[in-house]
Amino acid sequence: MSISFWQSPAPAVRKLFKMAVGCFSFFLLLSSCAERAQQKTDRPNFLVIFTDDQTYRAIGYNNKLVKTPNLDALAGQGIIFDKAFTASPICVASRASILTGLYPQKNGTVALNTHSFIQREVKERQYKTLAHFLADAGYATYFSGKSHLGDPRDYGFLFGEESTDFTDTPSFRKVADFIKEPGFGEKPYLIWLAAKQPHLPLKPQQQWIDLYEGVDFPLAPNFRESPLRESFFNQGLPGENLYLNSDYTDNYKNLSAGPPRSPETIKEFVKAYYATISHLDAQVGALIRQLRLTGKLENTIVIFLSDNGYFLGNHGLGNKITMHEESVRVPFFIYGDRLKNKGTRFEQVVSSLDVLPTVLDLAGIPLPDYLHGKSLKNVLLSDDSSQIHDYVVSECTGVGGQLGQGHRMVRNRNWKYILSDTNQEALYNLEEDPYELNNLIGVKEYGSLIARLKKDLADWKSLAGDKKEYH
Ligand SMILES: [Ca+2]
Repeated sequence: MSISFWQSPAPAVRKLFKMAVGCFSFFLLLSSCAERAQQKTDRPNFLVIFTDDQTYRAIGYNNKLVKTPNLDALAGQGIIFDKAFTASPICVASRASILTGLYPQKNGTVALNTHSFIQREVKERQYKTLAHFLADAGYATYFSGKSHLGDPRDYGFLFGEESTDFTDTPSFRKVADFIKEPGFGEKPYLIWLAAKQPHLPLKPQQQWIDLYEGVDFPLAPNFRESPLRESFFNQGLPGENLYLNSDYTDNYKNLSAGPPRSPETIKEFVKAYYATISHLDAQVGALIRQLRLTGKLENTIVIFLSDNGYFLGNHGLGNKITMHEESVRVPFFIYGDRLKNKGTRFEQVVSSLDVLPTVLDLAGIPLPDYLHGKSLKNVLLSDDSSQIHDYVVSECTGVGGQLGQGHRMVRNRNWKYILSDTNQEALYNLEEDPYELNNLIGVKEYGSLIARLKKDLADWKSLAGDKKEYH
């Protein structure tokens, strides 16, 4: 018959053993707590600066005429994603897609349908938002600025509120106050600062206009006074252009509505637009300096991007919505003390849908398998500069009131294929034709390329649930 140790007749030995086990368990507990604390303090903070209607050429590092020294300095110490495309070039659909990590027709919020977002993501909790994921993981999630999706506290932000001032002054002030609060930084944080600038109406203060006095802005090679009538220049229903116009600069100059817009009119508009961006740049600079003084910037990943681009008379258009570069391509960079490859440009295409998986990945949160974007973590934290996507897609559908109605494009490093709801098509070679002046769709030698891009778009249709019938 075997006798277990606990049946040992020597109580002193048993007591000693119990003490040893107790000490060991306590040591394990301490180690585990220390490890968890270490993991927690290691989790990065996030500051997302999300601008409104800022086209990719309207930032200093892409265009020396634009005065953005603070953003240029941050981007220069970070990684610039040079070919970044919004999932949808319109405010509400873009915001909903970034926050859910899904293309608009998949998450159901297209065009300007705020009601759909509130129904699906607030009431029905169809998909968790980026803010939900981080809040559930113990982050302090803070929102300030333009929501356009209802009350941000209803979709995962624990603190903050919407501000609708077009100068963004209250939005930045509220973030500054949040940073000053006792206990700030005890938990990791996500600050989502959704600026309204440079969205119309433009209200540049004189000091920012003064920066551009005497500058003769060159007209873009694709400037026109009025748009062409092809379907993929439509910004609403087939055959209907909206092209929001420059009379929205109500606080600056009473510029005449358009189109047609004269070169003089568009130059004045460009001045007001850039001046507004310079104001935003100064606000960002002040915020970064404040964070640096708290000592929290070192462990903060700063993500800067715009929800969509904007036409500055390019192709005769204002507004956005179409699939042209000015509309779908956005400034996007990521800054952080821990990043590798600082000061470089990543030349492969990326999507605004990559923001959510990148943030989750950096925060150590498992990625759900339904996401449409991909994590950029390897690009940020290693020397890996390999391709993330074979192609990205953008869609602007539902503007005319029906799902599927509108435009979609597939974009790879050099090529773009556009399909409109009236089955008009365009093919552009962006390397040789960055202003998209030469539609190659009918050129025979590109037949196999077009077939491949159409196949990519058809694959995306299956993935994202595009309601359009392809022919
Ligand atoms: Ca916008």
